[in-house]
Amino acid sequence: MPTSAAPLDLRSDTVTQPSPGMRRAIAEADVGDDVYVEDPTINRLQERVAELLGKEAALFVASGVMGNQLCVRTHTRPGDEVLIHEGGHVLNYEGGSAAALSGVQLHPLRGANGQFDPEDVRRAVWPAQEHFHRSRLLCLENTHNRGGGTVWPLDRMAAVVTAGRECGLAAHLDGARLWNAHVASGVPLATYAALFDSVSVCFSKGLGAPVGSVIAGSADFIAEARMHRKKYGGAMRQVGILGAACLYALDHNLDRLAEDHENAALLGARLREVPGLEIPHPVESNIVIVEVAGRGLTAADVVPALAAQGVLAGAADHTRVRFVTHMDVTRDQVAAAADAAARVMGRLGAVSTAANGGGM
Ligand code: TLP
Repeated sequence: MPTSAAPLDLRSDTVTQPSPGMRRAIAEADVGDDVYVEDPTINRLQERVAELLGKEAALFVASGVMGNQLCVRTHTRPGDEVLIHEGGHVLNYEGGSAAALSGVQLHPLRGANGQFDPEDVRRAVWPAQEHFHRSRLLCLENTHNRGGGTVWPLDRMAAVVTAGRECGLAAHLDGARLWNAHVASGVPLATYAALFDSVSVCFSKGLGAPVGSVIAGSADFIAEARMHRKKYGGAMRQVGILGAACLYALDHNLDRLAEDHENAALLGARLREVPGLEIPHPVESNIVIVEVAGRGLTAADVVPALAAQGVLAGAADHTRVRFVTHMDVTRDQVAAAADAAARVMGRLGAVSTAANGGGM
């Protein structure tokens, strides 16, 4: 890739620019004061998402973090415990806000690709006894970000949530990329959502809107979450200018996520050819995580070297690099970035004996 050209930004699907059509929709939005529940565009968006997810009600919120945290706050009391995969976004990337804002303890569960089994849930739930926390909420994520964008199989997800319910747990789904899971698997959004008491979805990831998430659940749940949203400073006024972008995204950018998934598969296949690199999770949506330890490298070695060649990626952890495809990168650009990344990583470091004999 020519280094003089603008870099190809594969750090996240959050980096997209609002398209001209989306900007027009923003400019032309009908708006009103949403604290008076009088913003017609936001009302339309909330109704539409509630219907898509098969829930009674929905609420527009500023971000994915705010959506998840309002749901955690609404489900729990201080001192409660939330069961979540050890790689979950709520546990790793939300600034400790579950502890800070809801006073809850997060109980990490292990398993490949951001998933685990019903037995893991049963084992993690504390008996109702004065020594223990009240196990209250199960939080799943689909697609799973740190799990490499992997998609929960519906039957496994249903079995895990059922085990939680048998132990008295409510269930929340971090569906920041539920759109990707739906497009990748063909499972209707409402079928996933039916398993959960609350669901958060984001418009600012693969759908390409500049801002916006929505949470959905029962009318009572959403009414209470609305009270918490106010306390968190998240009640906004003529916010239909943002809602219009989200409605536009639903109309224009949902089906095309399949292209991002194809491009990620192409990138994963190319990087898999480089000796010593490992793709630890199946590439099922728009995320590719690459383990570079087999070449004796860390993410801190690789990310700047890639940037110098015009490819922006992110560190997923000490030895893992994350690439995310999105609507602002074409197949040809991803192919060129894949070649450049393969070249850069193939030049850096060396294949260690352990990796050679590792049988991967
Ligand atoms: N994820 C971001 C970073 O925070 C890591 C990204 O680049 O992927 N749930 C999931 C599963 C997410 O991936 C994200 C964003 C969120 C929630 C939070 O969304 P925002 O950033 O809108 O608060």
